Amino acid sequence: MTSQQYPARLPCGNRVLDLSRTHVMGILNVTPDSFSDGGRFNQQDAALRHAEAMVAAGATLIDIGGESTRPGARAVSALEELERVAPMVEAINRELDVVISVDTSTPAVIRESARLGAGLINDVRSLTRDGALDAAAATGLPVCLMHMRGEPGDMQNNPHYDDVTAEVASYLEQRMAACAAVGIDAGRIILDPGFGFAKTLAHNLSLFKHMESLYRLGRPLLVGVSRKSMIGQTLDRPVEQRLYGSLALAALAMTKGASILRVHDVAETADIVRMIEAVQTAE
Ligand code: 8Y7
Repeated sequence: MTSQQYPARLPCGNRVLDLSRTHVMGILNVTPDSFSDGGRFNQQDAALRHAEAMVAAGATLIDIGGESTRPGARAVSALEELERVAPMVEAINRELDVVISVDTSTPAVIRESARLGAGLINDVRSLTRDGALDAAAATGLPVCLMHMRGEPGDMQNNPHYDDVTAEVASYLEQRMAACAAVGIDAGRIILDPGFGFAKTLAHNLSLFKHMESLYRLGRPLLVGVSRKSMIGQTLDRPVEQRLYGSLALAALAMTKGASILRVHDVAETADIVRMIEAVQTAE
């Protein structure tokens, strides 16, 4: 275990995350292509039941995303994104005891989600969109800053790094400075290496191996590798056969000190977290 340089208590809106523990963040997609069985109520109800199942399985955060970040995904308008995300934030806040993370880069979604009970802003673009820094600052919520280059549509076009870990660290440091400039205190920031975003397999593996060096920035880490292509490429497995690879990386990320594991398979990941914690807290 790494000794932590930050307070264990992270206020997330009306809830608190204990950063002395490892947390499982369950992924909830509310893009129409992920629940395409027609009818807005049915889609929202299915998403709510999915969130409920993930909380019952051990998720302490739910990450709601209304804009697909998959390469080649269609751009959605701010209004469309808001119409997908806002009802889910409201419903989960009303029905479940969990920190609601909103996966968004859109200022209007940041503001409205915070008003409806979100506890964390998760932006794969690190608040680089016009107005996003100010919107996030105004919410008072913690922010997850993730490393990426370019946009999801073009990010895999031949990314190059001389030293991927050092360049990721330096980008995250710059984004922390941009946050500080608008009044987002370092104490509100979570950092994420951004696995699979503008990185080749070799970059992803090297960054994973050296992820501890990001602790020099003094903030907790969130790691998202669940079912990603770095697993598919290494093991030669299609997406539905990446569970064991995902669990191996979750276990490794945890022993490297990651605070939040962003995953699809909550029950399985929660088991490995509990098992590792049992060993780590033994005499
Ligand atoms: C990540 C993420 C995605 C990640 C954070 C996928 C929204 C791609 N990946 N957010 N989002 N970190 N913070 O395969 O790695 O889940 S979307």
